[in-house]
Amino acid sequence: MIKPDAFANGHSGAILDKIIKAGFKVIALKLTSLSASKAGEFYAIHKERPFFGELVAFMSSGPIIAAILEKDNAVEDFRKLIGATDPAKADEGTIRKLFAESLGRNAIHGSDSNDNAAIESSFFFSNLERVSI
Ligand code: 3AN
Repeated sequence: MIKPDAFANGHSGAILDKIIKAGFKVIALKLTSLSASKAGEFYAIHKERPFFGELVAFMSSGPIIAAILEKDNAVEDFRKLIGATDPAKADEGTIRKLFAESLGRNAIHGSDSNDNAAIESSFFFSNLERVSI
């Protein structure tokens, strides 16, 4: 998911370009926005964390781009491509190093496991919205 900071700063095209050039196949793609309630649902796993309120407010503050991506070893390779959660700690050339503003406004989300990727894909997309070839 391209987050509201990266969308608002005009980085969506450059980010999608990096993702595609890194070998990910786009299976589904959507420009949308999350209500606070939907953002809270997406990040429910963090609801006890002190930054949850800030995270929900930010994620519902503007448009986001959701995508389903396919690749061998996708979860690990995507997390390498996006870099550390805190852009100050992200490696050179990673999406967060290049485009993120801060730990809270960090440009992009990537699923942390295959199981969560399936759950998060279904959060945004029906089967009709996914390419099948
Ligand atoms: P990642 O997105 O790298 O998997 P998580 O799952 O630890 O990182 O955190 C989920 C999201 O919560 C992050 N993308 C970030 O936007 C936000 N976040 C994490 N830690 C903080 C924090 N200390 N303060 C504000 N936001 C945070």
